[in-house]
Amino acid sequence: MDAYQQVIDTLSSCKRVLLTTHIRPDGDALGSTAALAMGLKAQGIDAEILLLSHLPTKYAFVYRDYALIHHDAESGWPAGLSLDAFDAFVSVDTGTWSQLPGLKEKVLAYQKPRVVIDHHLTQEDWADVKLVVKEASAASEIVGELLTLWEVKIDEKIATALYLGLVSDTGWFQYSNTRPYTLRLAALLIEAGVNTDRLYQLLYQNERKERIALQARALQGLELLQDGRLAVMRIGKSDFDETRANVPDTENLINLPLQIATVQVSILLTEPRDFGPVRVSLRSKGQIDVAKFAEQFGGGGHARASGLKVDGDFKEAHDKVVAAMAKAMS
Ligand SMILES: [Mn+2]
Repeated sequence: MDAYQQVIDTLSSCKRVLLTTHIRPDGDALGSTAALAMGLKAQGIDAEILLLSHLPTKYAFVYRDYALIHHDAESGWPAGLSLDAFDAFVSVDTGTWSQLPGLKEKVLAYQKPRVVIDHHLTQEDWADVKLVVKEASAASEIVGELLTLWEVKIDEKIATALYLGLVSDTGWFQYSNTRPYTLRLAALLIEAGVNTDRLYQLLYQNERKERIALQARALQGLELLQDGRLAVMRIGKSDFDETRANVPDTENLINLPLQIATVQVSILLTEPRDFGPVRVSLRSKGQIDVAKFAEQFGGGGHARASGLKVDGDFKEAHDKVVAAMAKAMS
């Protein structure tokens, strides 16, 4: 049976559904879960969202404007929240346990339907129903299609949440993952009432000065290797302290070195502020598959955008990843 219809059939028989998405949710993670929650409500199904990180301020409007219920598990499992109180568990925009810290044991023990709606290449085989569309630019694209097939009216609120997801994952329709369907859906969403000007200002003209200061520091330390094909940036603890920036302020920084003509791959290494692994983000213009590269370190993602984590000392982790990429590119 068609995977879309399988999801519709599974969710149709539910009274109450718990949605979740990956840790450090981006605009697509939040937009797609928000749109699905509203779509479920339109079908008379209660939906709540479990977030594994605090709701990012920049995107908070997409939950708050529409009074969506979310539970915050960043500092521990929310008191009183039980999976068993829900008739289905849906993970949107990820199907990978490493992106769902703290959930594996609970979800594997859960006796009711587990659904994954995702567009990432890297998948693990645990869901009962999987709707994975790798050509989709964003999970929001898949949710948009799902709600349309389910005959949910795409009102201005749902359209705004979906549009947020599309523009977040396509860099406002600039990246190569933008396909004709993405733009057709975007056109329908604008017709449904999305205020694109407001959204553009919220996303791109709404930065904290601390974030720009962090970007300036990271760019000052930019190193070009492999005849200028490999760009490496690092953000250390002291960079956060001295600019008063936070981890979410690193978002999109990874893309800046791609402006340089010779650069094929951009790597950003972020030292943990307190404890935890070194975070490594990777971007590629297409010559190198950075999802495959990340897999050798237990990470994953897309061919042109991926991430991984390395335990231990910042310098050692840095040298290990940079040496491996230099080798892959030589
Ligand atoms: Mn996504």
